[in-house]
Amino acid sequence: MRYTASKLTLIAALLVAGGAQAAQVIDVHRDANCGCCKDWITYLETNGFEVRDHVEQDMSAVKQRLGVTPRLGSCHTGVIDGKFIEGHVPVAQIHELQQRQDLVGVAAPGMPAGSPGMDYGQPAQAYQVIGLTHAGKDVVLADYPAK
Ligand SMILES: [Cu+2]
Repeated sequence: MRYTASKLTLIAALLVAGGAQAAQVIDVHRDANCGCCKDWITYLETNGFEVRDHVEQDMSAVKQRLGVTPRLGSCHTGVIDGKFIEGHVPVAQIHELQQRQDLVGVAAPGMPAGSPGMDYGQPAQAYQVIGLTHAGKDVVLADYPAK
């Protein structure tokens, strides 16, 4: 068998990515009747995350406990490495959250149409993914649709 160098690099990259993702667990807290929350969970699993699903009675108490400020609020709240993931956050910003020590969490406020798990065929809304710093400041991590 002969492999080109670029093919081997690609295979190595896939192995590394797969290995890294296999170990990633996200705890998702959600309301029992939230359909889009389940769709976001499916999106996470499709992208290689392991999800622990927690059905909650009182999501506002959960958000308060996890440090989600009300202005960043959405439906479900995920937790990875002790940091929150509020709402329909794309995988790219979850990875960014994991790499940034200055952030306590990341959010896609509201429930923007066209975000992951919010694909119901409506026109996509513009939305931002916001990081929350330890100092309580919002920082914009991404603008969707990507410009
Ligand atoms: Cu939702």
